[in-house]
Amino acid sequence: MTLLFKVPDERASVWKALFAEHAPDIPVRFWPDIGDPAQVRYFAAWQPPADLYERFTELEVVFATSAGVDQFDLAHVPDLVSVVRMLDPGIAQGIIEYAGFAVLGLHRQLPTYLQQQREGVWKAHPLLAASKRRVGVMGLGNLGQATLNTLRPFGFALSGWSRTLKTLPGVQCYGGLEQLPDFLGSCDILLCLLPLTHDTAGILNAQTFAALPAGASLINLGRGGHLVEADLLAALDSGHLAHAIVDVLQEEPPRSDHPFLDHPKIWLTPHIGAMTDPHSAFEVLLENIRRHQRGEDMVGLVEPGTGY
Ligand code: NDP
Ligand code: OXD
Repeated sequence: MTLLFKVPDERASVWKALFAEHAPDIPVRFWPDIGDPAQVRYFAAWQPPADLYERFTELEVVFATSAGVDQFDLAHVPDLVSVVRMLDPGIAQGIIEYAGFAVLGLHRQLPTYLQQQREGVWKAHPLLAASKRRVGVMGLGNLGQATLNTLRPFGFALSGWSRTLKTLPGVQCYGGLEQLPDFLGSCDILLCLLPLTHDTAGILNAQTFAALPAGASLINLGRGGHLVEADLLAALDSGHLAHAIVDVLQEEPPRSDHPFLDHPKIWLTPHIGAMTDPHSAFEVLLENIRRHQRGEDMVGLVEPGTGY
């Protein structure tokens, strides 16, 4: 019952030490030292190899070390293999922090003030009360809800959109594609925390931006595949959108001439919204392995067919 990790070296040593100390009964190996492929029952990685399912024929569970699982080619997972996403409290904390600074930064017009500083301009703009600033979150799962809980005390006018309609305290909820235009029309700041699936790919596009109020801003913390990058550039250049804070790109790292890198209306970060910390993720992973060994349901199991 070997657990095979495919993670960067600096993280491998941490995972190795944690398993050695707390779960020495579980044989653990680290890519590329895979041993006998037929012994591998559990596989844990951020980025899997292309031939994962062909190479490890006895695989039972794929553990993403990330919250997102779009990289696991879910359409081709063998019937007997389960895919489990990482519900690490450290990931939620990272997203809460990022979403917090991004929403507050846009609310308090920090991109404008930074630009003014570069231009040597000392000029105050009217301050809008948080209750008048409409913040909408796309994706009301683990991270979307954690973000809304963090934003609530500031008093923003909060809304959220998900596939199935939710009821959340203090949040105007919208569900499904038919309610998407109404949701978008109520967002001065739109924050994407969707999983990347067949249905959500390219959802941040010209039509979506046109449905936002003039002067709205975007935060993309989901995946680069959600965003049609050319459409964002057009919406910013036309002035319909004011600013964008972008953590994820179609191609990571971007090529050196990527237009976002020096765009005056875009703050770009290198996919650091959250980073899985083995120390906080270890307990979650071990608990799921123990559950699997006992024949119990694992936490974070990806539903076949939904893509998340
Ligand atoms: P969850 O699976 O807990 O939640 C997903 C949410 O998205 C659910 O509310 C779901 O709706 C909604 N959703 C899914 N498909 C659709 C659709 N077609 N239309 C409308 N809503 C939809 O995911 P998490 O909150 O844990 O993570 C969300 C994503 O955040 C990850 O998949 C990843 O892409 C991204 N992420 C980015 C990080 C970064 O560093 N930038 C770090 C961690 C995650 P419903 O409730 O109806 O099921
Ligand atoms: C994740 C990520 O999905 O880091 O966890 O992007």
